Amino acid sequence: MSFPLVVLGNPLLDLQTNVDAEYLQKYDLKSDDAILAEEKHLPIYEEIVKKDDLILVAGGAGQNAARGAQYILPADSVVYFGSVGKDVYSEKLLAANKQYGLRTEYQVQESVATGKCAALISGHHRSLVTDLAAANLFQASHLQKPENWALVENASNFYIEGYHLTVSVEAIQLLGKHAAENNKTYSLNISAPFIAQFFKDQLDSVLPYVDYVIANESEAAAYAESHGLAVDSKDVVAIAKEIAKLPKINNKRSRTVVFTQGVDPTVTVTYDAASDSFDVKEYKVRELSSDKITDTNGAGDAFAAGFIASLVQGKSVSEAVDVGQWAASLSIQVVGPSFPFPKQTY
Ligand code: 26A
Repeated sequence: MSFPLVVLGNPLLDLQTNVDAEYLQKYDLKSDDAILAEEKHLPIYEEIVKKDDLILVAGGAGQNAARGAQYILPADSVVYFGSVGKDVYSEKLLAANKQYGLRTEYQVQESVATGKCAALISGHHRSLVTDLAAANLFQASHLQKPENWALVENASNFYIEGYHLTVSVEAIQLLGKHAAENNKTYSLNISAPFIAQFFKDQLDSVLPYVDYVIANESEAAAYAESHGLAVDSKDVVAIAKEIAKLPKINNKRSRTVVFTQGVDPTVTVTYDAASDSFDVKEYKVRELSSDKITDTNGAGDAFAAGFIASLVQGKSVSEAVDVGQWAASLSIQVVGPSFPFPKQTY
């Protein structure tokens, strides 16, 4: 069977709950951020499981985007790779993926638990604290198993969660090389500011493979700062130009950088090496009244889902942005990084 889109990421179960500013402060957390849990954050997981409003919902940035892309595309379009434990958590993730028709090829760890993410909601913000556990043990060799590599070879598009740069740069490079050598589309989401800050070298090592860089405004700013760019860290167009122009391995495709900015316009910058020129565009976000927003957990993944599903369909960048914005507006109206059923169509 041939699935056009392959997605790689960290499969996580989201433990989602509402918190107040005081709770975030107690653990030194920002209201809109995503981090890896440190020792001092571990009590959070014990505390939130006792809360009445706690919900368990399938998460993991790339997995959310993979489910979302499969939601949009025809049956049997998307395959997802990641590493989980052999437990009820991974059973829950598999069940969610099955509901969307997402083909899942987990590497299963015998004695390490499935990863989890405390999704701490305050108003329209979300603070994500992740314990990767089994997700951290993904190996490139899983992709190289003949049955999995056949899925890779049959695919024409790849989407990589930037968070996975903390896990297996080797796996990301393996897919990047394959995509570049075969002129397939290769997209990467920077995922979080800490990736641009603390996993700078890992990020820089894979960017030459990337055709579509997707990120939000805070990741753009973190990139500008960690790379010492001589630009205002709020000037997303200037930052996008720098990234778009970076060296590229597959010269048959130009690089496009897509920056979302919450309710502010989405910006795309494409660099054409032949003419040494940039194509800069801005797209207004679909307006959604505040009372329609359930939570923003997964909004960025939903945007990516719509964007990459559109690439699979051969749509233009501007159409892909619109589908991304549509998908994000759907996802923020339901609980967690999910989509509404019965299915809505674009
Ligand atoms: C390595 N880290 C920190 C992570 C994540 C993550 N997915 C993969 N790796 N931290 C948070 N997430 C996921 O992001 C989604 C929202 O965009 C959460 O599981 C949540 O579903």
